[in-house]
Amino acid sequence: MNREHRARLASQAAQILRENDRGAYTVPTKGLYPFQWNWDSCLTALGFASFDEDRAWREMETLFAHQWPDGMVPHIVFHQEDEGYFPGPEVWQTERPVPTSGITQPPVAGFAARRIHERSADKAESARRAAALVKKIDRWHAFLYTARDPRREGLVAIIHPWESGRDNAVDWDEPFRRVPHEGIAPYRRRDVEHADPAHRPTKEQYDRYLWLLEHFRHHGWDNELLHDVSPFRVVDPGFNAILIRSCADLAALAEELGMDAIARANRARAEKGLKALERLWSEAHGQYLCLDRTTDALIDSPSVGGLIPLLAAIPEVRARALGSRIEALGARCRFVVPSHDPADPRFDAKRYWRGPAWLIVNYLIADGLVAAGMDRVAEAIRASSLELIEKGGFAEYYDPMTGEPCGGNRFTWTAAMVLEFLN
Ligand code: 9YW
Repeated sequence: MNREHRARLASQAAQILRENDRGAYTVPTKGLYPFQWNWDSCLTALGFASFDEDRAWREMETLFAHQWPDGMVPHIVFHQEDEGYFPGPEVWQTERPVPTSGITQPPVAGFAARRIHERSADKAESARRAAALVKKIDRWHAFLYTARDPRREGLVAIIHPWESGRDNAVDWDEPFRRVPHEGIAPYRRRDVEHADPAHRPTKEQYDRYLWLLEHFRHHGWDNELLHDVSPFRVVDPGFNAILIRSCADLAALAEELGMDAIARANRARAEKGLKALERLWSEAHGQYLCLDRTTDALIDSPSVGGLIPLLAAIPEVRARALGSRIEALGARCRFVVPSHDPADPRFDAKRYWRGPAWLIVNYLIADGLVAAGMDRVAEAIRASSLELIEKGGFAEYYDPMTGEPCGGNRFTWTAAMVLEFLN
């Protein structure tokens, strides 16, 4: 790709960020997702940082302005009313000053904040804004390692599939059998009005998403209770690896800013998490797997969640094995990285997180591969990602077999990742 060509792609990507900019936060895409989403925002901030540092910090500051008193950072902030999304604030009823959802999302904030600060041109201003965020991110990490790890194992559980960011991954099929799907209030889905229903989670899955939501609401969104009362408690290697990396990055950033206690606490969290992650390794699959905390058994589902640990400082032998695994997946599809192994009969090329490739995941994995010295595999992911954009535009996600763009279009975090890949 020549210089001119790269410049054109970068300007198209920046244009999408501007289009979806609502002033102090961005929406993932018009129509389908009209509010602020947690990990979308942090990854989008990275995209903004390449052309507007102030706006990058503001994106994260807005998200953290809605942190809960217990330290949780919600997965959606409902800044304004919009009928186009379900479940909206009237369903969550979390009673926050500005309505939010009641669950969280993968904690990429520590990772993003360090990266934005590292690249900042105005170091003094960046240090000031970073320091305020560091305290809040630290409280979020502390929340996760208490509320979601009550036995202090070093691994946090998610209590709802939406918390993983990978809504309908095959990973949740088995633990979902224990979640009832009857007796919930009648509802009308909106996602299927914006996107092809054949590409979305099923009705039965939605019923269970809603059952969990109503169950948590019934418990007053009290995070001291929710982990133990949830029939769904899963340790996701992707979520944990992102948290471990964010702890390590937050430690480095805090150290640079002279915030020593925060640096120490987060370094210790990362070290403990890395050791505990070993429990999720599957020799048979050559990758990490989810662990069902209600049964203490690994879940037999070779998904991309088990490749995301490349982002954390896992042992070299594990990183090498994951590199080979990605190469093997690459031989099974035209575009990498599929969110589920195409060799598994449950793979579904267009159904959201059950097969399609996502640029944000590609970015996180490629970052880890470079750190582990596997530049060739990382480069293949980067090339595949940019080819998907060229062929199909800035879609929410892509069919890894054909490259067909799926879901919402002119998607914010996809555009942000393109800016990152071009950086
Ligand atoms: C939902 C916004 C979100 C992402 C999630 C993705 C999807 C649907 O869209 O969630 O209703 O929240 O699975 O990772 O943050 O882009």
